[in-house]
Amino acid sequence: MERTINKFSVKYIQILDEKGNADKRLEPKLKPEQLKALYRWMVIERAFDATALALQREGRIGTYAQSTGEEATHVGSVFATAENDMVFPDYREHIAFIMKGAPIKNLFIHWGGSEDGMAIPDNAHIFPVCIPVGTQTLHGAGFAIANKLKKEKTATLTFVGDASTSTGDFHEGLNFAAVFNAPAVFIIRNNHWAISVPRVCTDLDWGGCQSRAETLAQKGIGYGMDCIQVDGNDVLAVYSATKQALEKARKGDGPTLIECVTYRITPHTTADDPTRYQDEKTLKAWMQKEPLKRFQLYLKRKKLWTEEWQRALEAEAKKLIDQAVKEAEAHKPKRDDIFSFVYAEMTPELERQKNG
Ligand SMILES: Cc1ncc(C[n+]2csc(CCOP(=O)(O)OP(=O)(O)O)c2C)c(N)n1
Ligand SMILES: [Mg+2]
Repeated sequence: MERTINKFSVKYIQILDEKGNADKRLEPKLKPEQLKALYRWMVIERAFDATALALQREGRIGTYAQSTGEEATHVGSVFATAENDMVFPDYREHIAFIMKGAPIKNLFIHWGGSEDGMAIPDNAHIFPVCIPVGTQTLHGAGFAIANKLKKEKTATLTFVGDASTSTGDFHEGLNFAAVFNAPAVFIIRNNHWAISVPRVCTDLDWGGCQSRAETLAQKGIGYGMDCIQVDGNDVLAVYSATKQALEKARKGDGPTLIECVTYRITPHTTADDPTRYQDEKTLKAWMQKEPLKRFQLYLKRKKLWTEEWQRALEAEAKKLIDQAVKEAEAHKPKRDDIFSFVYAEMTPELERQKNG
């Protein structure tokens, strides 16, 4: 006997096309101020990125991971969180810190090499930058399970890159989140690259790519978790999918995996040279799909965008960021900081090193 036990499918959502036209049936009901706030955060993220890159080039901060081109994924999802929802970032979602209320200076202190930049005030609901890829999946799942046990009506939002989806931690985290029906939402920032490893396989005989799976979203199906793929350069699609997933999570209806399809139009970090492995034509094609332009066109059509407002936003972003740079450069890190923020309580080994 042979029969099909089940068939699975993965839904894809795009609300705004590249010309900024919206699919009216899917358009979220956001007020004009909320739409403008989404755009403002994206402008701030882009300005932050430009300043951080310039500081790195001047030797004023260390290696830096740019986020230009991925703003819709970061801003759309974090904008959907409630104040007390906890965000678990990796290392490219700089704006998530700012949106959740962390002082901007902390980011410059961190990327300048001081651990205490990640000593974030408790009222900013975000965990520190997570460099070991995929491990934050466990933190996000575990925190969500704890929220559930404590009967708190808050959810977690965890970001992972496409490479994280190949780590054991990612799969363990997803399984735990599903088994415990945890109020957790996981965002895969599929920017098509893991340093020089492409997301999609071209050489089908021998590795050299991240995954043979057609989508990364479908990995959730293996754990009995709802999953969806969205256009990660469409801030409205990212917002809508995340909002629905977070509401579902808070209602006790379990976790969701959202794959946001975007593209890394910058080098992996300032230490990388993508011209050695990236195809220029593909890069240029993706640049046309970048998220700010299409949202600007959408807002313009709604009479919510003017050149004057753009200039005011850029001036505001510059002021905020320049002030943060000043504060970060006036900050004097203490020697013990490199030991103090590794764990909540210092281990005997760290204590020995600190006193050594
Ligand atoms: C556990 C672990 N293995 C290897 C690395 C080295 N590493 C740093 S970034 C990176 C690629 C990550 O790619 P992706 O998750 O797609 O995120 P992206 O950098 O594209 O945003 C790797 C392998 C690491 N940081 N952590
Ligand atoms: Mg990637």
